[in-house]
Amino acid sequence: MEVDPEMIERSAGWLAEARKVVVFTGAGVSAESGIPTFRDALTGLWENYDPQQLATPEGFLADPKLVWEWYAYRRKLIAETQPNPGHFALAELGKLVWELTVVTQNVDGLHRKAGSRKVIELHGNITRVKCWRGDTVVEDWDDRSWAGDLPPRCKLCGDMLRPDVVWFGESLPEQELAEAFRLAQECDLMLVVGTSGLVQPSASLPAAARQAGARVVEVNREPGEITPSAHLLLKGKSGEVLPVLVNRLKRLLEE
Ligand code: BV8
Repeated sequence: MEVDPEMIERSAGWLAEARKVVVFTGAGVSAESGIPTFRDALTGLWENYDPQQLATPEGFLADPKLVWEWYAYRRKLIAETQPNPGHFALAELGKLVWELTVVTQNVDGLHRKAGSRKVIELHGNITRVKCWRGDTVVEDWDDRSWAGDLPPRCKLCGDMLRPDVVWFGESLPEQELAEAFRLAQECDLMLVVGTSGLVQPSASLPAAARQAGARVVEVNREPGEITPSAHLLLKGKSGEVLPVLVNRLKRLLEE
């Protein structure tokens, strides 16, 4: 897959001029790490379930054990994966530009694992677990801790534990969301990587950046909901496009 060299040249030139950069990512940046994107996480034994049913408070209350086991399955998948060249290129980019923040919809923690320092997780993190009632995050839990049934129980109040992710119908963490929109409106350039742009309110960040005068460059295998807000679309797999883009920037900065 060859990305148009002219598009790489223009994007690298814009990155070289930018002081404040936001990288906004979705499930596509982790696809080459072997993590199924949100919608295709329902393969095999999960194919008869609707993610909108499982990733909701109602779905959890209707069948806490089923939802807990779906997340345990995804947590296990993620524990066996590593960041891919796309994640590493973004960590490298963070060292090349004046100020860079990764704002991610992903719950897999791979940006931090790849070395990105400033990461905002808008939808939480699947490796963290919290109490259903008290909202307190618990560090350790044992899956069969309480009368041998799932989900495990909170040691403080005895209520069910749940994944520390944002479900459909739940509000995003206020501080993180406000910071993400502030950065989008202040940045010179937003790089949008691997998101379908279907999930709100996160998907409004690129349009907010564009309206505030930022340059917007999208990296995706195909055009989508975000593309109308982007000045450029680098069409391809992020694990292949991002290393080419960052290497070109490095050469520009050495000139
Ligand atoms: C909210 C964590 C206020 C969980 C996720 C009715 C009732 C209630 C709410 C709504 C409603 N109607 C609409 C809404 C809003 C709703 C929403 O947006 N629904 C959509 C589906 C219509 N949003 C919410 O509910 C949010 N909260 O609005 O609160 C509120 C409160 C109460 C009542 C009303 C409103 C909460 C949204 C957060 C949901 N949680 N994740 C978990 O992971 O289990 S979202 C989940 O889906 C993921 O985290 C991810 O963010 C999202 C999927 O989006 P993408 O990341 O873009 O991934 P996707 O698979 O879609 O696309 C992959 C892309 O990558 C594609 O473009 C593909 O081409 C590309 N790609 C693939 N491979 C590659 C690649 N690109 C490059 N390289 C590759 N190799």
